[in-house]
Amino acid sequence: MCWERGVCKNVSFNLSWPICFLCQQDGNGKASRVIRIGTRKSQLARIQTDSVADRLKELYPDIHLEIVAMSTTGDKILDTALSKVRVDLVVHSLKDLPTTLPPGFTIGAVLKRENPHDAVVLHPQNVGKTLDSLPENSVIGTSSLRRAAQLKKRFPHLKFNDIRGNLNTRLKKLDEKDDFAAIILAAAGLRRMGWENRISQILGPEDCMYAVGQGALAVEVRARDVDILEMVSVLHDPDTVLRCIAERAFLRHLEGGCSVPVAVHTQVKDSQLYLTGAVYSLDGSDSLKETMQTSITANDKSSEEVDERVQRVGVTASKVPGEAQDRAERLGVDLANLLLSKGAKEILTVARQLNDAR
Ligand code: DPM
Repeated sequence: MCWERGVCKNVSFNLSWPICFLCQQDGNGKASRVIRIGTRKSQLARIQTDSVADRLKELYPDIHLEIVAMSTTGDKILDTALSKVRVDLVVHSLKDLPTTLPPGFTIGAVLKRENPHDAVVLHPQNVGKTLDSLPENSVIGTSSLRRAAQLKKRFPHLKFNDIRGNLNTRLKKLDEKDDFAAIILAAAGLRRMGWENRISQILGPEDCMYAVGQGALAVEVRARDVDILEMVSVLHDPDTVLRCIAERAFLRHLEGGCSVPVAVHTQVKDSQLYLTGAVYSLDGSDSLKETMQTSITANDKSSEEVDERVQRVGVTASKVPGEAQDRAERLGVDLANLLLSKGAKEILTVARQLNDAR
């Protein structure tokens, strides 16, 4: 029973009296509405979805959540999940979401980022080694152009080959065959899978900068679904939102897309947002890297609550000061312009052509 004096105790707001839109209870405690969360079928997707469902359950104990597994793959999940399967929200790894979402959809929450760095997972017979100490011509598995470009330059004694499939498949390919001496995966995904013990080395920014949005979960909703948007908005982590808006603005302005050798590093410190961004040729021999910063203190009190309909690089964050979000976005665009003025477009065009021709 969630009603008291006409206000639902489960939520801090009251949008659709006399029935609470979230727990759908009227004054007599009759409940009906179910919130449907779509998930892909991979173990990582399910774990990520469950963690968001658990957070929502804690925040809104009386809501009824239903998790719907979908066999949609790749980009198709973006619009089909929400429109055809009729779920209310979908949990994604932010780094898999394009910087422009299909019309009608938005990212209603970006959760606190975990370790955004990449990690080395060694073949069991190489335990104790590092990328540095692996023998000449050892084969490292990754299909990320970003990882391969940076690591080829940094560790010229190593070879890089594609490895595909979900995390379970990749770990199996590593352990049960002798094709790879090691593979590179995001530390965040490994931790979520409970495989932290397989991490032999975390790659710092001097070895390998991370992908835009890496390590953060995103909740995709219908942009016009204000009730759901309001509900998930409490999951936003303000620092993560600002970092990811800057990173996504950088990538979008470079016209990067998800499969180009572009890497970032961001930090929030003393109300400053720092963004380092880089582009690489496929073998890493050619690269451009710059850092810029901006203040993210909001001076204007009136900007504290921002218009719910405003989307920045696909993100709606009405509880994060609008001015700080604008500055973060501008930082990304400015850094992209700086790199473009130094020849980033040419590096990325060549990388894209060579990769398409492979
Ligand atoms: C994207 C890339 C990869 C994923 C490209 C990149 C890695 C592909 C590969 C855009 N999405 O990182 O340069 O290694 O062949 C992906 C993972 C996660 C989300 C797995 C991983 C989990 C971590 C997270 C695949 N997407 O990168 O190891 O939430 O950031």
